[in-house]
Amino acid sequence: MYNMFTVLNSAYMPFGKIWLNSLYENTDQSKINKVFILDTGLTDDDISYLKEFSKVEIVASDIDFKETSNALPKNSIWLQHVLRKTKFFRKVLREENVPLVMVDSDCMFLKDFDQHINSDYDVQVCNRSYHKYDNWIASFFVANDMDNGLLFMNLWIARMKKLMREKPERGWFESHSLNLCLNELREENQHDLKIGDVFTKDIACEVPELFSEEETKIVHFKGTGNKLDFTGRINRFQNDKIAKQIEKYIR
Ligand SMILES: [Mn+2]
Repeated sequence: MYNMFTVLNSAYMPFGKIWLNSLYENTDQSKINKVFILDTGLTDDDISYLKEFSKVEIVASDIDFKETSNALPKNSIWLQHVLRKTKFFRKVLREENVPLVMVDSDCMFLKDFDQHINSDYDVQVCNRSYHKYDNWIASFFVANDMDNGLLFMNLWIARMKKLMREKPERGWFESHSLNLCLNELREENQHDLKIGDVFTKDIACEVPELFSEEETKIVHFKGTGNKLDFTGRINRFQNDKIAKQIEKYIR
């Protein structure tokens, strides 16, 4: 049994509808306790829609940006938006004391992903080692153990803040600080944390080349370098079954 967590604002509602409808339609609900949606700028209508789903709890945040879905790295509004993910994940984990699974709101669930949640590990992070830099991406992560999960989140958030001071010009901090944190933990070996990998192709597939009809449980409509719009992002996988479901979810 675990809780789910994502971050959503009004501009991202089309993605949010896909996320939530596909979670309810395509995964085993008996394993999911509650679904936490961090509100970084939802309208009253958005909240009414989301609350129709039985397990959903809206988490208030300290920001309210309804308009932007512009993922330009230099866009400071967007930056504040994405940085809330780790901070409020930690808060929900601390308050609920139940294993917590974070899945980006621009993801779609295709089938049950429970087999990848492994409570032998304190935390699980998403490996994309086919990538030429930053082997881990913050699009999916799990805290199975409460104390060590909180310890890990504290270390990650501290590393992120340090990176923002060191290299404010980067624009993106979340995944890179995750990588720095993981690498430093392995080198220093001072914390007894059991960290496991899950793989993008299974739980956050972001490129068509890695997509597998059998293995891929979640696809990630990640905004890429050429800044695809919503239509471009949801059609990335050129898959009729996915397209048909999306059509149903967003109308
Ligand atoms: Mn994403």
